[in-house]
Amino acid sequence: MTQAEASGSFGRDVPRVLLVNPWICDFAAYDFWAKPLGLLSLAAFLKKSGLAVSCIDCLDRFHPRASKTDPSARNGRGPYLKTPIPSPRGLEDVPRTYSRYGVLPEWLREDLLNTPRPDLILVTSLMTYWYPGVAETISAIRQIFPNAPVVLGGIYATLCPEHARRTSGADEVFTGPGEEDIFNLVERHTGFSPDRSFDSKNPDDWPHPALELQRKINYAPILTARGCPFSCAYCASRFLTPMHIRRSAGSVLDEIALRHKDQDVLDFALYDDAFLVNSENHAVPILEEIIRSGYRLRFHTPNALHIREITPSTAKLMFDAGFETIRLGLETTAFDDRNNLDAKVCAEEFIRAVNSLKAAGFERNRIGAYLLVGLPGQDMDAVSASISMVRQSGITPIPAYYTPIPHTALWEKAVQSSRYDLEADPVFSNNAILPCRKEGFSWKVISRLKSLCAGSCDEYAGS
Ligand code: B12
Repeated sequence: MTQAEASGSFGRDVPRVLLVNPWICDFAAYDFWAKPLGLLSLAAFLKKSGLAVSCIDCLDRFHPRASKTDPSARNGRGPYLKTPIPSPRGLEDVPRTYSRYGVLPEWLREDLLNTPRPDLILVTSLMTYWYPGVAETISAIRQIFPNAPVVLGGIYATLCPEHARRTSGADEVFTGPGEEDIFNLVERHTGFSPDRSFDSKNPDDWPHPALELQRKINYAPILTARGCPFSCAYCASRFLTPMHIRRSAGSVLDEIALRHKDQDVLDFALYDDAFLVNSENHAVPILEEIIRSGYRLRFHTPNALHIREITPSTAKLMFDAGFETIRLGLETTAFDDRNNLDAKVCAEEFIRAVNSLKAAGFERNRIGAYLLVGLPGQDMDAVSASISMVRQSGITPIPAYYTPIPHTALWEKAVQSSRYDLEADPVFSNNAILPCRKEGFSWKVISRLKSLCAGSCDEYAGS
């Protein structure tokens, strides 16, 4: 069975488009609010334009052939099925098990065989170092549909297009946001000109992401804006989405209402890079609308909030709107020495934010601060100092292991400081191996961090 869903007009003469979220290959992966939002956004465009759309999610945790019990699931999150596979070349010495996360290859094969023959296949991608899973997925698709054109897009494709062209097996590698070009792409590959009855430049006019293509909607990802006005040295947001485009509060609430009333969603994961920036004109009206709606929902901010923007009033609004998990993009408490990283926050702003959140009613275990670990040249003592300072402030430190990313300001330094040839192969950028540590990966370092955080480090998220 596939997660297929017909569009309104499933006529024989409209092209069929198959969208695929590929496997992850990594040393660790967990569904910490991870949905293929980019793919589902494009699926909504295609559905609205009358194309026949189906979707296969290789990371589907609710596949009918998977075990029904999911004891560790929390608020809809949970572990992926995993299959150990050999480590990639060059990483054989890492003392961790490398796995393919997601459905078994034979289940994917059956799902593909049960899918009506597509005229075009769109595959997405996320982390650069997950590309082996992308290539394997495309190869599995090719075995069943050797003649359908396969287009690869998404974050890996955008950050490493040349590598993707060489190794992914796709017919075309597409870079950047897809909304403006998706119809040209369909026309180019199928000869069919889709109905363009909405404005692809205006996010308020966009259809809501086609989450209904997922087998089970355990939580909903939501984006109230695209992009970020900052250019932090470790982050690729500005490169991936050069524009900072915001949706209106009305459009955001319309999506929340749809998810809650029609799809029974209670948990929302905010994917924004800059939700609180310019909050008077953006977050505040959205939060007020949520409060006015009277819905009792839970919002989570795994992608972190900008600390500087948290005031007593925004904290209170978030609390009243049902924000459940607060994650702060702190990165380090070496406030006087962070100019080469970002200009996001100073010590006073951090203390003010923490006090505001606590005064609003958030308890310690609901407020976590991400701290970057494994930056080029970073001393572990600096990380320990940051952890103690966060603990002293009365909130929870959460290590975020650094991933070097091409097209960011820190990339060159990362390349110089890494024990791997980062430019030769994106697989070496995996944050699970601490690629910028000269001394190599060590469980001792990870255990020490865990003990300093005292049980609070169960997360693998936060960019
Ligand atoms: C939301 C998010 C998360 C979520 C999960 C997302 C998920 N689905 O798994 C959370 C918060 C859990 C998360 C965690 C992490 N993240 Co993150 N995350 C993001 C973020 C902010 C947005 C991604 C997103 O959904 N965008 C919205 C959708 C609509 O956009 P999109 O996917 O790009 O799709 C568009 C286009 O790419 C294109 N497109 C996509 N697919 C296709 C296919 C075709 C055929 C076509 C034509 C077009 C196309 O069209 C779409 C619509 O415009 C990005 C930064 C960014 N601004 O992109 C970082 C980012 C992807 N994360 C990053 C990192 C580092 C991490 C962490 C490792 C952080 C850490 N140190 O712990 C963890 C790892 C998580 C894990 N599972 O292992 C890095 C990537 C690093 C890398 N090497 O690739 C990014 C780029 C941020 C950064 N630092 O620069 N993340």
